[in-house]
Amino acid sequence: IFDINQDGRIDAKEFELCWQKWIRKIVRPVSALVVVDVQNDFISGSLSISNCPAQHNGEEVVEPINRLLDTVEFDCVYYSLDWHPENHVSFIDNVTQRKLHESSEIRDSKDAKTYDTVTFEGPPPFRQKLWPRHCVQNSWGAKLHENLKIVEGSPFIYKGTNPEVDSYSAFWDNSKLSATALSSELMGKGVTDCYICGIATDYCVGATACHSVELGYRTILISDASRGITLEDIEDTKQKLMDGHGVVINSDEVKPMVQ
Ligand code: VGL
Ligand code: ZN
Repeated sequence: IFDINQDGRIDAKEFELCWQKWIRKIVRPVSALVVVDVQNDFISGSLSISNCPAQHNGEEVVEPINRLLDTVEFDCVYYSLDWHPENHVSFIDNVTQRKLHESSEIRDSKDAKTYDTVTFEGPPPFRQKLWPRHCVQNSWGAKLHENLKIVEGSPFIYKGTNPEVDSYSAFWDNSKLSATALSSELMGKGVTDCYICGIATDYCVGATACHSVELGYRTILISDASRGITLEDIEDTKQKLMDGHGVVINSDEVKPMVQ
């Protein structure tokens, strides 16, 4: 890996540089907090999770997240936003504008109802859950909750912007066609530990956490700073994350190492 000098020795300067990088990784974890989709529509708007089976109150994530931001020194903070165009594939209102694939359980798009899953024509064909219109770009519903603390200078990660593909994870869309800026941001900061919270545990928070594990980050889902849609799916999401060696903790257990 190293340049060998003419006298057969490792280039000292290069060694020094590598060593500085390594030692940062070894003794000094670099932490990121990713706040997922704490947006009006999921809290009190068109896709309010209080109307979903788990009947969670999305507003309850705001206080623990703000407390974390006030008390824990994360090296960096990111806010993801579900950010859909009007003609987005996930909206029930738009289902008749696209072709269903012959493998779709629901064959006539006029029969499709909110929260149904259909298979759209590809290529390749893909399954899509149909949601009420939500988080339309620049609308009130797409705004972060007004009481959520925004750490100055923290990047916003916009997802679900392509009308033809949904994006639960803040890293990749559901078909993994394209990545957001998040992974290059984390890589640029040398992040080792990814703390994830927000809405919804069983959808966007879970998908983000799974991709974080896949990318090799030590991944921590902050349970009490997250709320979800279906109790069973929330439990399955946490179990799947733990099976992948992620961890699930409460916010009072979050103690990123400080230098
Ligand atoms: C989400 C459903 C549709 C989420 C986004 O943020 O969990 N859920 N779009
Ligand atoms: Zn969405």
